[in-house]
Amino acid sequence: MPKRVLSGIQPSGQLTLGNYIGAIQNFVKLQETHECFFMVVDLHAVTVPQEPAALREQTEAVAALFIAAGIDPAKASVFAQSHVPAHAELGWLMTTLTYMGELERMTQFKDKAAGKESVGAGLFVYPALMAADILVYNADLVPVGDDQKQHLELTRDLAQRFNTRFGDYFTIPEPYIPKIGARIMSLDDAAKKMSKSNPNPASFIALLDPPDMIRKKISRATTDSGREVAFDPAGKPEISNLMSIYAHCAGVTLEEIAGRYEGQGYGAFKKDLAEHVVAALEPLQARYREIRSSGEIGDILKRGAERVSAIANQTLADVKERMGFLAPR
Ligand code: ATP
Ligand code: LTN
Repeated sequence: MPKRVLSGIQPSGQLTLGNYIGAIQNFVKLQETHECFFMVVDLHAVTVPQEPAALREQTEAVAALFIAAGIDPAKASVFAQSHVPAHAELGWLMTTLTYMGELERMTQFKDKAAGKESVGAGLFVYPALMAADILVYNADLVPVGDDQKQHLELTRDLAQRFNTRFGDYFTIPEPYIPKIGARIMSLDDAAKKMSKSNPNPASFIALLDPPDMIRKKISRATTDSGREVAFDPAGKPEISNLMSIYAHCAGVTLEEIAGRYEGQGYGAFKKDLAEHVVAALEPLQARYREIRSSGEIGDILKRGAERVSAIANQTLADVKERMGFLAPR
């Protein structure tokens, strides 16, 4: 039996190069060897306010970008989280197994709540829903970027806790995190991760940014003082971040990049980097436009949800029985 893979991306804005390098590139690889489930996590997106029309549009856009990036809906199930109601119901059950202290320690919550006068309770219990997303399919492997490691740890603890209290049932999932590029940083501040919900669009490269915008954003990206193109995340975080992006987009190693630009300074490096990013994204952008205009996304999501629902519903029924819910007649 091939191992089962599950991951999700929020339709909370335009997908960035961080999402692509940290997550989607691995989705595309894993579909060749694993049973894969990739979803658009719309129920997670509404943990911060979303405009209804924008949420609908972004949900389709994220699904179309999955396909444009190379996910084949014949190999992997692509669906919207809200189309499979078992996620929300298991999410509630997981919330009841989660301690307040565990949620209070989550750095994503602390970051997103920082400086806000009020935050929704959904943002706080978000990791319990994410645990349900993974456990409802008994997934073995979860490809994510570095920022999701802590949520994965909590998922593993919840699975273990359920198994101890109600008998062995859940698979304990493993994170699958890229070695380079697990945390692509903001172009304007290498202390923050590149994020699609950053209000400053110069901080990220969106997968659908036109070539000239990509060139402009890269030429203006902050760089460290000095002029040596060398990979040193602690000492030269900005140039190291750009090198990680280069490595992924051009398919070369960090050593090759350092060698290529020895003695040349940042200018030549940034210019080539922009062209590699443009070249990596151009075919994806062309496929994206084709898929959106074909109107296929609705059907792909429908088929995906149909395929996975039987598994999710079975898990939910098993979990409810183990927890002592009276079965309906
Ligand atoms: P938001 O800003 O709305 O929180 P996000 O850009 O952080 O969104 P998510 O939908 O939360 O994106 O993440 C989708 C996937 O992309 C996750 O696996 C996450 O770890 C990965 N990811 C997000 N940002 C980066 C990044 N800067 N570098 C590497 N991986 C990333
Ligand atoms: N929390 C994740 C999105 C997410 C997810 C998941 C990732 C929701 N459910 C299940 C992997 C598996 C994030 O990207 N911020």
